[in-house]
Amino acid sequence: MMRLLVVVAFLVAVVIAEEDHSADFEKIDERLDRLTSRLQGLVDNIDNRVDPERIRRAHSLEQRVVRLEGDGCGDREFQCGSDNPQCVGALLVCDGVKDCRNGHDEENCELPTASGASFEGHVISDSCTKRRPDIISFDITKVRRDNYFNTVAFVNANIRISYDGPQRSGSVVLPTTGYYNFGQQRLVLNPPESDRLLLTCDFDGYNLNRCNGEIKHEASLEVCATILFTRA
Ligand SMILES: [Ca+2]
Repeated sequence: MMRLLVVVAFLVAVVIAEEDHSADFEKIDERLDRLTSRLQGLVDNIDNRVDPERIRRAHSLEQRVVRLEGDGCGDREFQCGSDNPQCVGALLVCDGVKDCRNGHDEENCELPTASGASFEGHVISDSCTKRRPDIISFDITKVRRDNYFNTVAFVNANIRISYDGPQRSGSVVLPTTGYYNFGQQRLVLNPPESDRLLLTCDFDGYNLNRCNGEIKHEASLEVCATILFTRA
């Protein structure tokens, strides 16, 4: 009888928890809809002005919402623009030839991870790194671009990890290589250690000072940690 009561109590708790979460989802969904429509109004208004910084910030916000909602293009494609939707191959971005009808694939081609750039990341979730740090940073030490394949910039980087655990604390610098893909607006840093965990960081194409980082298992690309990076 006691066990039955415990099971019933557990099921009730699960149902309540699920109800709570679905209410949360609905609230977030409504907020996102309202924000999207406000943002579209803001972008429409700002496009009529000439302040480039405001235009950049508005498009940065717009791009982050588009990323949340999905832009209708594949992972290896680039969305030319929500006002003039068109998917082109990611490798056609920033190659010097206009492939989008609106030419957006050849705009915003500044490299956010130039040599000397440093980013500091605050760990949001982590179920995979062996040191479980609160802060992960990376410094770009070298950049190489090829004339024949200029939609990608190859980088050398140092990943810096500071950890403070109950058993041990310290910091470590892990040198690695990687690349920035202009079409995906993504930095990829190859696994620096034998655990084969790689680091990616997605920019929004407008704001060069922040990117959404993920640590993934190299073989499966399963995400096991998320980190918000901002320029140091
Ligand atoms: Ca192009």
